[in-house]
Amino acid sequence: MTVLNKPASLKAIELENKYGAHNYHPLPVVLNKGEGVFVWDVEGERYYDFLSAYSAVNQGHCHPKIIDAMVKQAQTLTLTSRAFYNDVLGAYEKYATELFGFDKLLPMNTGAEAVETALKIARKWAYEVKGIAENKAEIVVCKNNFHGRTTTIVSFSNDPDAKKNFGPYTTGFVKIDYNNIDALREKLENNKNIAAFLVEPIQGEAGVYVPDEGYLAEAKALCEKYNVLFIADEVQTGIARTGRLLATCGNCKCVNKNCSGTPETKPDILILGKALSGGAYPISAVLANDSIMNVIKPGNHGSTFGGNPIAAAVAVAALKVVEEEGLANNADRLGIIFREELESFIKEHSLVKAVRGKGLLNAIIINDTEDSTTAWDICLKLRDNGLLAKPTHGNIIRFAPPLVINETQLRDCISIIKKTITNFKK
Ligand code: IF1
Repeated sequence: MTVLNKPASLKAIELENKYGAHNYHPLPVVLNKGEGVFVWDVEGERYYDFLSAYSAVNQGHCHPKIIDAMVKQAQTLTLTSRAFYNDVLGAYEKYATELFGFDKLLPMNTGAEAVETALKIARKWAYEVKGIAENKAEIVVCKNNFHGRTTTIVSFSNDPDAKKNFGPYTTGFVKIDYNNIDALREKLENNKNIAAFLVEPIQGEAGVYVPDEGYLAEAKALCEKYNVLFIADEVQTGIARTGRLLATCGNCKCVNKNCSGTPETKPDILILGKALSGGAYPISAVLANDSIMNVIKPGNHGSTFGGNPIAAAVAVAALKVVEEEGLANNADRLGIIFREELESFIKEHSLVKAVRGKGLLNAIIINDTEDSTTAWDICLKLRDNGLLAKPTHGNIIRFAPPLVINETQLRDCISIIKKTITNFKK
């Protein structure tokens, strides 16, 4: 059923088209309620949410413990700015640094702000600790990266839609192929001005590209060898999405506080966002040990809302839900079922070329050209069958349900996906 037969939805869409900037092309569905793995449209139709707001709603829509924490704090003290102390920020910073195993946390609001913060810390560390000549620091990034949409971040993007006509661009970035350890080694061996290597443990927007086993560990080892900071952007892969508390937890399955583990992929700088709040509030963070974080002195960096009391209270509640409900193990177990089921299904259905992912961050690659509308058309049919998903680039459909999904619900969604693909007519 197209949205055109739904007058209430149509009205909402018309309002957005008339009064809102056209910086998105949403799937035609208008939502007005979310609970757990489900969302409802304005006509009362229920859908499985298989995007989770790009992995922000890992704990499920409107998780009661997160909402309670938000409401309680909102009725008490919402914002002090960092001009004064407040009684919740320090407790959050202690909890999060112990959980993730770092000395310090710098609180921000959006993922892009946290990425920018990490870049600034890396550059300042390069000049004041590593001893690179001022304004000569370079940061290695990967082609097909997605780290946000500020002008500096798009300066090192190769996505024309995200970059074109936003110049002049920020310099000081060197692009290499993702998942190519020789390319990284070549840069670090031959350039003494490299401050850091910024990488997504899985390239989400590029199409859920999971690197070879060992790539991240080898990258970290090279960074150590050449005194270069290893920066992991876990805005999308973090907070249990890939079956571990962090994608850079490697094979450790612990979600315990005071993590004693130092996985061979542990970053020097960790960037978090999205599900740090369970989708209830914009919260991001940069974590690092003192030898790196202490380059930041009063007046060097900040933000009006960074570390606000609501964010601090919500983040603690959201992280506790991850631990208490075992979301990492659930994502790990159900992700295996999801990929196994679809891998056997696509052997009989040529419309889908491949399935890939880790935990509950997965994608199917549609057997059509990148510029075809097939993936989009399949998502419209998925919507009609009660499941919401959206293509990333071109012919790739990302599947990322809230991590609170149970096996029965997951198998229901697998059936919907199989039925939709089977019955799809171009
Ligand atoms: C959009 C993509 C996903 C991110 C990583 C930083 C950020 C993101 C690895 C910035 C944000 C969002 C942004 C949103 C769509 C979505 C997205 F398609 F853009 F690339 F998830 F894959 N690092 N990703 O994934 O965080 O500033 O948005 O809080 O901009 O369209 P943010």
